[in-house]
Amino acid sequence: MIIVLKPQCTEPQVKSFTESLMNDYNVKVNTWVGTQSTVLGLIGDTTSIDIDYIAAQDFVESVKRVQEPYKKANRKFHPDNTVITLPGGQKIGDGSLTLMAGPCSVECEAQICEVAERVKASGATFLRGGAFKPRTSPYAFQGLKAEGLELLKKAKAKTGLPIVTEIMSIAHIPLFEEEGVDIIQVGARNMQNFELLKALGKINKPILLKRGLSSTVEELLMSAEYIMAGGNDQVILCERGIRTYETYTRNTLDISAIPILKKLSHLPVVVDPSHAGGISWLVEPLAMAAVAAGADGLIIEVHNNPAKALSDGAQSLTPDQFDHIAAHILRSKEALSRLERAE
Ligand SMILES: [Mn+2]
Repeated sequence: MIIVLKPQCTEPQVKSFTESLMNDYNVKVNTWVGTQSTVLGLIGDTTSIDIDYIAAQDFVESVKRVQEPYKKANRKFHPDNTVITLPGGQKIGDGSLTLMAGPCSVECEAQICEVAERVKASGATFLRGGAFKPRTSPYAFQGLKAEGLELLKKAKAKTGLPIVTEIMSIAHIPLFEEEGVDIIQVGARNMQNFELLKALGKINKPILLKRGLSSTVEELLMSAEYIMAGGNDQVILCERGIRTYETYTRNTLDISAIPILKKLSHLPVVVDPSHAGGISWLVEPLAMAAVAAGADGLIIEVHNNPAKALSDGAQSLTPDQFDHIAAHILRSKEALSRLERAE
């Protein structure tokens, strides 16, 4: 962290400020005294320093971070990729491509079981499905809630596919644990629900953390840091599109976020082309682009009858379409891996 002090800052002020920084934050301070102003260079772990507090001191001209404010999610302190291993042996982030697929909402036993069997046959290794649904309108279908989790459990018992499903409230954590949810998803709208993130930091289950629709990459990593700071290192980042001025698509898939997240962090990155594009025919090209950009996995909406889906029908693939697309994607991933090995 670099702090530039105002020219009128007196020597005793510099001295007492430097001492307080060293004592309060356990950092070393290098001081350069120039003709116009004095510059302080802080060396050590500055993650706990509140940059706004520093900027608010009346003798401080400007302050700049040179170190990222996140530590546990930072690749600098953890150069190797994090590989998440499920109790059933499934791995995320090990260099393979993880396919998570299933309906937006769990609607009934026949639907979730049929979709689960079909996506498994097409190469999916995780079943997604919403039981608690965050909907823009309070009058829209809100999900089957606890019953939805029961149905997911039945589909898991039939297919062996681990379950990914969204949590919206701290109060539901015990239920998600009891029902054996394998990966707990934090949706885009809850990415900065810090109390929920802190509570998820205390449990021993992988968390799929979706990027908020107006959040920066750094804000996503800070949210991951909340979970990790609580002791849960099993975080999967998810790029699902951000809001821009473009209205053709539901969101704009930020392809550049994938290599950026992989560079800044060691956590696996999963991409959601369904919610990004919002249109079923866009799923394949967006998924292909995500794989080429280095995504560790994809989470895709598949419904046995998209026209009758209770939510997100327009972006859902039929099981036949998913079968076709999954084959393309997995072949592309293989080709990319072959190229990498040859280099
Ligand atoms: Mn959805």
